[in-house]
Amino acid sequence: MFDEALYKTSQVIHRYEKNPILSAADIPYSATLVFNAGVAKFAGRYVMVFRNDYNYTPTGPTDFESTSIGIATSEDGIAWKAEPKPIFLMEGKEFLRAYDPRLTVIEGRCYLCFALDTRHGLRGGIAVTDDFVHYEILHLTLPDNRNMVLFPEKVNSEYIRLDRPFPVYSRGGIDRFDIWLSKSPDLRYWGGSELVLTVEEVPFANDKIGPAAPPVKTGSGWLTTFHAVDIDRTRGKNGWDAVWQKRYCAGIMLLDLEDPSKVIGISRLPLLTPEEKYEAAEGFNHNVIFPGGMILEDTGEVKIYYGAADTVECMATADVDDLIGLCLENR
Ligand code: BMA
Repeated sequence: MFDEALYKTSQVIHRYEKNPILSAADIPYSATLVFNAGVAKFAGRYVMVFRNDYNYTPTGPTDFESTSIGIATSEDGIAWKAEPKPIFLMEGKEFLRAYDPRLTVIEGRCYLCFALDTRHGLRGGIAVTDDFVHYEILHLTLPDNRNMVLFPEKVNSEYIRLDRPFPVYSRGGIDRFDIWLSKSPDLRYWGGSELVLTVEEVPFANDKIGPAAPPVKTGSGWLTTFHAVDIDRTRGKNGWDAVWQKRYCAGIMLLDLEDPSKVIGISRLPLLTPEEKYEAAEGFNHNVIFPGGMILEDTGEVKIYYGAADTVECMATADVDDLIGLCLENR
């Protein structure tokens, strides 16, 4: 197994002292687990779209266990107020649930990536909205793909996204999943896919990796978090299920500004690992950190929003230059 000493949150990270910033108690409709949110600055305020699993308790489903996507807004990115109702993205017999939403503002419009469980596979979706009331679905991937995130601007005249397909059959029947990149002329048709980062290249993952929050542009490159999973078969009950053997940490890397399929720097150590009670010892799945939002403020402060223990939404901050430094220090 891995050296446990590796699993420490980087010193450049400051967790918000009043974490969590959003949890089920803040939601004015049925809510149990409020987590894995996407965040953007849009139309003069901060907007958060979050995943809400409800009708579920530590002893199992209370009714029809389900998932909705909720919205919250904020003036400062710290204090959040949930809207009265969740949004409905997809309806139809084939669709089971949409979850893990991510937000990217491109050319003044707000794009929402989401994971979609269907009766015939896991698909990634892209929708666009201008008001968080009306949504147009632009694209659904082939199965199996999820954790998609859009870049906030075109690169060489093309829209760019990071993908995380699930090639189970060709990777030995186990989770050995990597980060890919695809391109599009119009956000509807995607292709030109290239491999960006493999699970073997991440010293703190032995299971799978995937994109986390959408990348932000810096003078040194596209700065982006990713999630990294290690699994230890000796782990037992860590949360509500009888067995939970995974740990989710966050990593950080820099992609080339002109060719974002190229990793130009990556921290060999995790950026954020589960340590606080609300990340490591409480809730549905202990030991899960899953970033979904990253805002670069004009001051150089980076706000990182992350789901903790698949149960609550939290925030941490860091200085952008420190994050870039982590990515470049081992070159
Ligand atoms: C992944 C997704 C995420 C979740 C994570 C940890 O496969 O389902 O939504 O946060 O597992 O349970």
